[in-house]
Amino acid sequence: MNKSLKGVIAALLIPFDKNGKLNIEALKKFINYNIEVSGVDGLYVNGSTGEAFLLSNEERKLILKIVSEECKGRVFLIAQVGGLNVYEAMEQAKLAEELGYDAISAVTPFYYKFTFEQILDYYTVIKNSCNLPLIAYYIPILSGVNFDMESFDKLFKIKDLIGVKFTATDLYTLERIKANHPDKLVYYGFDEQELAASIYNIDGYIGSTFNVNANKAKKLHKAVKEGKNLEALNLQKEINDFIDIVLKNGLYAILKEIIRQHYNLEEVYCRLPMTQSIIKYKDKAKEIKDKFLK
Ligand code: MN9
Repeated sequence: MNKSLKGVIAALLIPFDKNGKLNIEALKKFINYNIEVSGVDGLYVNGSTGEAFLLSNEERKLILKIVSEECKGRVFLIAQVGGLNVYEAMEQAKLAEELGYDAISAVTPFYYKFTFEQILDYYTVIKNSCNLPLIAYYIPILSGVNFDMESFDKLFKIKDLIGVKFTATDLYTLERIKANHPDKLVYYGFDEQELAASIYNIDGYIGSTFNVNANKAKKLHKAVKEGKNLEALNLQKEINDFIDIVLKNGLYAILKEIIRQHYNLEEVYCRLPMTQSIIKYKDKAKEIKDKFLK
């Protein structure tokens, strides 16, 4: 198993039933699809794509458990434990360690306008609750929390904070992070800009579309490493033709529907207040799969 924590990592989708309850059997299939069909190097569990901020502590812990049991060491695992309840984050971090996860991650705390000092405390407390390395999750477009370069410099001083999932379009800051902190792991979080981010010698990608399209993302990364820029550009074009249509059809919903159809599972849903029903995407999912995921 690739234990480097590098590569193409899916932010795991989570299937729910009509009443918003976790569909455990479907989740096991989603995990297998990621590993066997899509070809991921690792799984990022309970992130935005996993609708984690809509779930309870108990549900998030149950998901952590099912994923590690089903994965059986085939790919590396990162547990996103962050949120507004630090005490629950610490519980999830401890559980992740017990379950054999390889790292934890935590989104910047959002909603209240926390000071940077408070954010540093948040990361320190979460880190100290277990013995796993910590990856910060930076997603200003959703969290509303923006860091300047000085903030990243301070953040990286936290012991065992080994890297950042950088989900922002500011490639200048991305380049500065990698240049000033070459020992840190940097993951890019917008699948549609993988090529641009790759140029900066980053360590991996964490994204939603890799649930179904990881192999192509891996090819793109390889092409960049080998200096085959035209090939990489063509691959990004193919990936973005796919992402365009996915974004127009309810992102998580259509990705879930693609996996559901593969195993002919019963209906799977997103969780309220996401648009719950994904039945309307049935035909589109088939069309997208036939066209882009052969
Ligand atoms: O974590 C994902 N972000 C969200 C990364 O889902 C909010 C991305 O993978 C995007 O879903 C993807 C499509 O825009 O780049």
